[in-house]
Amino acid sequence: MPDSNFAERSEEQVSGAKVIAQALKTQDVEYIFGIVGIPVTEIAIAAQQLGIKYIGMRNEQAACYAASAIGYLTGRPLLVIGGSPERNQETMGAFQEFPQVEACRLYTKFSARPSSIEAVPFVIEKAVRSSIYGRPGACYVDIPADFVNLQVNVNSIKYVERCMSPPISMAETSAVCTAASVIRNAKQPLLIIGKGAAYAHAEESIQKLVEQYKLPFLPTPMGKGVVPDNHPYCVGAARSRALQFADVIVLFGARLNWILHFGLPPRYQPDVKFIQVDICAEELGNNVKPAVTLLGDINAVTKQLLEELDKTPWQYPPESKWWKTLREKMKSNEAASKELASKKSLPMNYYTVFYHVQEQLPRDCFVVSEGANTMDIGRTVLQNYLPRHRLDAGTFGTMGVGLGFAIAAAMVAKDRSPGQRIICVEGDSAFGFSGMEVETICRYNLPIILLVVNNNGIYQGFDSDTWKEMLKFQDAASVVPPMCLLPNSHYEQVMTAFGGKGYFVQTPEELQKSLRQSLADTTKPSLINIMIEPQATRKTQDFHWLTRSNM
Ligand SMILES: Cc1ncc(C[n+]2csc(CCOP(=O)(O)OP(=O)(O)O)c2C)c(N)n1
Ligand SMILES: [Mg+2]
Repeated sequence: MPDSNFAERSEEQVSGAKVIAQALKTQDVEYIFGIVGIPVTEIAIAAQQLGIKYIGMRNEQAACYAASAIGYLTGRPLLVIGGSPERNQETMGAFQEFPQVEACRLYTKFSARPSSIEAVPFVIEKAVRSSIYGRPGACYVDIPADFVNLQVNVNSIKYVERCMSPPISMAETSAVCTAASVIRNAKQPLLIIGKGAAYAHAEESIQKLVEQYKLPFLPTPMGKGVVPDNHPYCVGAARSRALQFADVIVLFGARLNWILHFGLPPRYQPDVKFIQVDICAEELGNNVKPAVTLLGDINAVTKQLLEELDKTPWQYPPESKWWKTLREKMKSNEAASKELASKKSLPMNYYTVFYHVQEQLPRDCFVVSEGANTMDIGRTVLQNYLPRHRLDAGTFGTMGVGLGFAIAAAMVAKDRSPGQRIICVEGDSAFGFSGMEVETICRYNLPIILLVVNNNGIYQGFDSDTWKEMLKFQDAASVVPPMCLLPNSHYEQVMTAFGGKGYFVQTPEELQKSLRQSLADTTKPSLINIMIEPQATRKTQDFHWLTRSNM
């Protein structure tokens, strides 16, 4: 009997699609975002049969944005899987033939095509491991079309075990000592909390550092929430002042790129001492020579710093001139925003809109955002209280990410903390990039509330009267300013088209009411189209960021 059993097992065949799905499952892949076509459909079905959730998107770009957000939120990979022609048609001009592996090499940490179906589990394990070890990043695996329907003997396939979580690396002890002494001797210290700190789950240790030593901190856009925005030591409202006059800055997983003005004067003191805490060696020393570099896992390194600082009783004096300067600046900036927010004139301005949204924002919600003014002003008003609960267009400023990010956050929320809501704040232009994903949101009935802040354009637009006047003269393509979009577009109808709730609002009262209703209705997604003054702008900046223009 045992012999015949063995014979039966050894003859059992399995499809390539199932092997691919099982290899993904073994690596703990929980979600696949994609669009199917022949022959990829079989992989998606096989994945679903193994309990992997498959979310069909309307555009691959949005699918990639969603998958990247899953990587950030769960710490597991962003793996891009693409199809390529059958191996025996390669070089013949096969359907969708293209050098994908080579093309992806520039943009990924690892890009490969398995040489056989037997090699698939090995390549997938390596891709997953590469994507999460060191600084995380996307990896690409190319699957020739003929692999999918290939039948192979089950015994010929060996699945590689789930790759281990990344090993935790610590900084050099001597560097930790130096860093602690630089911090202790700082006259005007500042901590900058970046996305790397959020990714490293360093919230507890960083909050302890902030509170124990009474240090002012500033979050980067996606570092918001690692320590709550309403924490008394958050100096977000005095960002420019804090950057300009700090003499010691500790960077926790924050890069000195354009978002932080490259760490250079006039935004910083020429002799400011940077202490860089980062997982990525290649990041250390970019643009500025740091006083100390702490290479390692941000959470582990922060704990090392805490331990070192703990050796000598010390705290940064809360009555220092630095704290006083920062508090005064925060007060005056907050007053200026409040004044703009309290303006009763219609159409509303950005600050009024965000002020009313902030009032109703659930404490544990995810805030997703994209746009120019919409995202930049929204970031200053909308508060984050929890780590990894803000997703925005980030360093690349890529428009179109919002709906994919919101869909990913909604999947994670549904599975891990039901009841949690996703507030997705979109500029009207930004919304257009992936607008058809509203159908995806409705298809899976995701707990998302979309807010479209509508100024009829990119940065600014025209009202409908000016629009009509303009079109009297010439052909639209010759006269319509490049930033203008159609005035008063009813974006809420995109949502109602698929069965969700849509609101068109023009006043603070309408905004309050529609948001209250949207939050109360847990059965359907909604979209609130908020009309604002087409020429509304942000308040004047001490330093231009990307807001500089000759127009
Ligand atoms: C993929 C991509 N294309 C184009 C741009 C250029 N861009 C920057 S912001 C923006 C849209 C800003 O308008 P909107 O979303 O309406 O926000 P607003 O500033 O009007 O509030 C565009 C198109 C970009 N950042 N990314
Ligand atoms: Mg706009």
